[in-house]
Amino acid sequence: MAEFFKDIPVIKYEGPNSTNPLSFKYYNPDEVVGGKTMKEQLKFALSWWHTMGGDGTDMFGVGTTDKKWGKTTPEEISFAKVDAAFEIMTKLGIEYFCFHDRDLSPEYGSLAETNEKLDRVTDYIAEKMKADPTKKLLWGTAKCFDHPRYMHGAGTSPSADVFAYSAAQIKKAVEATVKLGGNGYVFWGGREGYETLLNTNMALEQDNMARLMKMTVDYARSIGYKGDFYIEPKPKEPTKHQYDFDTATVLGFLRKYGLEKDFKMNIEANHATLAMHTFQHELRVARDNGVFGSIDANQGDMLLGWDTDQFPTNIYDTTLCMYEVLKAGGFTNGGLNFDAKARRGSFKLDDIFYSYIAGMDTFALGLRIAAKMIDDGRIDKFVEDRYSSWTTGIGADIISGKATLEDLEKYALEKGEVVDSLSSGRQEMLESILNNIMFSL
Ligand code: XLS
Ligand code: NI
Ligand code: NI
Repeated sequence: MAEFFKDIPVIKYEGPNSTNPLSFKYYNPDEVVGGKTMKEQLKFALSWWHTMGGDGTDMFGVGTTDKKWGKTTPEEISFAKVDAAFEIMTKLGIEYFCFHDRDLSPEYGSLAETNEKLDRVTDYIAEKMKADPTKKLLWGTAKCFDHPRYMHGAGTSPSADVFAYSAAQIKKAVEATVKLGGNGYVFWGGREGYETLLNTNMALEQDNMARLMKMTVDYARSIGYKGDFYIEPKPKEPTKHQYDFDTATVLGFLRKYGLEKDFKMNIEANHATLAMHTFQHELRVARDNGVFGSIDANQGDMLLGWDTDQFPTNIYDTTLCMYEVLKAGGFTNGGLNFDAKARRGSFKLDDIFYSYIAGMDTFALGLRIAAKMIDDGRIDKFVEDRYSSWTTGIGADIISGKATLEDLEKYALEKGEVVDSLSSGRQEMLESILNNIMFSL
């Protein structure tokens, strides 16, 4: 089999003092950080769409990188992508991957033919996974947003025929996920949203989306799928109003339709930014509500209002992300998928390696600092002390349910002014403690 990257060696950990750009400075897969190896803590995954297929095309111009992998027909390209992906993963030491059905194998003349061609590619992946059992599927999903039939949505389309078609496509994508041993299946909104209420029955569209999810869960469980389902919140793009705006909105949706037992969140960093939240906020909402699942790791550009999907290089963000992951007890079925692409101007194929090294090292550094934050304890202790009034006296009575509104009135009348019960939030001091922890690694 052809080697696609002859000049790229297996990337090794060389430590922070190395100046070799083809080495890890912070990611040392077998080193134990926070009670597990870095490899287990981070569970990095390659995204098929950006990495194997994304060629730099944008609305102003054609692709800048040739991602045909030396082949011409769609079938050949699909198979070559598998070989190239496995080579990239092996050289980077990445054990997981994730896919959209149509990025593994495109659409052909009919759904039956499309399914059959997809089967051949997933058979080939299964063979390669058998030969190298370190390679695992993090999650699968269906691309129910690019074909014109999905212009008004898939599960939320006004057309019942389109709904049925998307259901058929999702059934097959779930089968592919199960066949490859995946423990995650993602629903990202795609075009599930609307542009104007002048033409939209929002209530019916949301009921239908829930129906599709319920059918998918029932079917997947019936064929033995034990993994998690994820919703990946995103506030806008491509539609103006995406139904899965952010984690809090999705939680309301899941609870309304009784889907909260099967679904968790796939939190994407750049989607959090688009919803005007921090990445950490989205992760905290998920953790606090028991729906922390998996992570799409990228970063946006604060000056641009769209999903730029950049490889993460911001250490503050990865630190606070890994702090939430550690506090959530680490990943179970989920992992950290690089839903990220090299910039259009980074057009050489080997930029794939530089990009992943940058992202993996940034997360490794984030993990190291987050583990230190927890060991250091100053920040956690500050928060604990700040809420200490809830552990005894009136606070404890409120929490236990013992105190009534009348009791609280009596308490307040007796107590008088309570402004002195407050202490400073000390934000600047805490930010400076974080800097101190960061730079005393
Ligand atoms: C798009 C999404 C998409 C999902 C998978 O913004 O991030 O790539 O991760 O459908
Ligand atoms: Ni994503
Ligand atoms: Ni995205």
